Amino acid sequence: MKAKVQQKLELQNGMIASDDADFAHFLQQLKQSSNGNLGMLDYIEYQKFPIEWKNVNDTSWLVNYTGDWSVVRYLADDAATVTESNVAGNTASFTFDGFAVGVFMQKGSFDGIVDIYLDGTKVATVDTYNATRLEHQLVYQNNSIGSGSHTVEVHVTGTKNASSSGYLGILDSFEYK
Ligand SMILES: [Ca+2]
Repeated sequence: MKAKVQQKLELQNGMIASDDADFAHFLQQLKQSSNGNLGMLDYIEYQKFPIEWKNVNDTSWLVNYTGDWSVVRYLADDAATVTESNVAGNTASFTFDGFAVGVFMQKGSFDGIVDIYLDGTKVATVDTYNATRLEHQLVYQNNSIGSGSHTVEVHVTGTKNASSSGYLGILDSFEYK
């Protein structure tokens, strides 16, 4: 979630005053970077992004799936669900406003290799095979993608580790801030 905030600049004896601590801090930085010359500005509109990680579960309506996926319950995963597919080309995508994102998946003995895309570009290939099941594994995280609207996608590839018995991509949740 983001909030657009419009604040009137108040200059009191050369000092910047605001009830909003984040906005006051932002203005102080702006003032320093402009050598204190803020006289030409009247209003500033800026966006506040969440500082804490926000979690979006695999079953959220914010997650869009292509192809057939199945919801499966595992108590140890986020919200006790995962959504899985083993069909090459199937995707799970999530669009958010923020500057950082993470992808949580389950690993296990039937799990395959997935690709992670960010804003349409492949940014990671993840082998989700593990001899024993591991819930809620952070398989991708990027903390410096620049503020704005972004889309992260998980692509089932139909490929796998030689040791794996299957091709599943098992999505647990996304996080963003
Ligand atoms: Ca989940």
